[in-house]
Amino acid sequence: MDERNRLGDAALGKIAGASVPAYDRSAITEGIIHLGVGAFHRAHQAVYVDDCLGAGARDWGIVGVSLRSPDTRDALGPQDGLYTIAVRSGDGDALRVIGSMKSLQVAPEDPEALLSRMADPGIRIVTLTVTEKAYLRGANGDLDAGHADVAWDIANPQKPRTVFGFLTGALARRRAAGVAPFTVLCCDNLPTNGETVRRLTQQFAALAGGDLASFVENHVAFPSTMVDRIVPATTDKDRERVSEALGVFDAWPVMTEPFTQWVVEENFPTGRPRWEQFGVTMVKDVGPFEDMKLRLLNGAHSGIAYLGLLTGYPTVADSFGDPLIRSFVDRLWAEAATTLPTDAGLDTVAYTSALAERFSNPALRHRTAQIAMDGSQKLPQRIIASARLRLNDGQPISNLMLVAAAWISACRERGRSLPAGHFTDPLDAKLAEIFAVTDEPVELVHAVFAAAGFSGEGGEGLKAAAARHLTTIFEKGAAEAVLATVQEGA
Ligand code: CS2
Repeated sequence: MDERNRLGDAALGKIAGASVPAYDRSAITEGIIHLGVGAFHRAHQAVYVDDCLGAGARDWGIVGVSLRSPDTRDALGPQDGLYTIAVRSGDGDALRVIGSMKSLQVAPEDPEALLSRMADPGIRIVTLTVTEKAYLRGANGDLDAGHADVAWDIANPQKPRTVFGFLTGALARRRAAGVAPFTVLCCDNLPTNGETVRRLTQQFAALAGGDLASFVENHVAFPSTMVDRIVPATTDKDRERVSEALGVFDAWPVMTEPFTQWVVEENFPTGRPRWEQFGVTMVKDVGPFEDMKLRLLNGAHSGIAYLGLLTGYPTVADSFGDPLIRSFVDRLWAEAATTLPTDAGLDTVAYTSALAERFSNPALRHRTAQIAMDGSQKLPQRIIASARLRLNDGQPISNLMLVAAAWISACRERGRSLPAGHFTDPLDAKLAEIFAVTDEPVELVHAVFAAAGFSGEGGEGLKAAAARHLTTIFEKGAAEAVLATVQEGA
């Protein structure tokens, strides 16, 4: 494919292999700034917004912002922000060109440009998918005040690097100008994500001094939300295939599954697109949906990923297709499901059977290494929370804790049976120190849990179960550990 024959507004008329925006993009103004314009956002929120624009909304275009790398802007900038989503199933790929991304910015290139855009009254919502680690939580869950980027932002408020530096800087400007604050919508997989980001933002504002912390507390809305769509990383082959089908080059299409879900707390004082017309569930309390998704979908994903890596499976469908791992996941679900509220109308049986179908989608090729990233940031809400709740009720936690043991083992296998940089974790430096001094399972679990903040209340029970599994993994291998766990109480 000739890369000069590029996707863009001027090319839309000649695209036959995909649906394209039917609205006049030049009439759209920007109302949302999205921080963290990765593949997930482009396959999820940007599609819902595209639906709204297609139905006549005019002032909810998206400014896509990268907080670190220029890659997305470099790919989509020359395409007028257009890109393709490929919805993959057994029936092949359904292609759709998305038009909701009106412009792109790279924060570190010009922090002032982003701050002033965020202060613009036309912007009424700031949404975020920056991954768990960008919230800079310390092991106790509070803002890591000692983090170098936090210190930088406090010292350089005009040139921030963190999400909190940008949010508070822009909110302060809006307040000074008499402009209503934007709504902050965190779309990352954190528990009570709105409340969590509010708390961290207030902690940052308190560190920075002044009275912005109380303004954030009293005047800024942080609705919680549950987001769900599986989005494997795009490969060069995907890029080629999609470009061939379009007849023009798309530098960065996004691969995804047919399923998509978005549950959002209704709390948007400065307005919002009419998302509910396009399948978004607006609710008063997102908590039960969030917990169900984090503990059943994401918890199982992490288990499938680490056990898959240890037993040689490159993708979720391969790992989940192993009958032993499959029965382990069923047991994991049975454990986690008891921690969910029973009075919120959740149907965990239907939910997990839909998950089983999604995880089995062979067309997705969702890599286990992709999910393995950042386990220290993910396991608390995916696995440890359920284990703690069950332990408090005196219930077994064996399946849950096998995931924690598999995480430790997979981290340690990097540079051994797994490629050194197969996945990364913000705790890597600390993990390397621990792995250098001991390979004794009990000591390993104690040291890693302390470093990751998994200990705390009920910690001894969690550690004992994880150490037992880690011993089996070391002595007999991960497949035997899964077998032993599945046979417990059978
Ligand atoms: C995955 C999630 O990479 C991961 O950790 O578990 O990205 C998962 O695919 C999404 O949350 C699905 O909505």
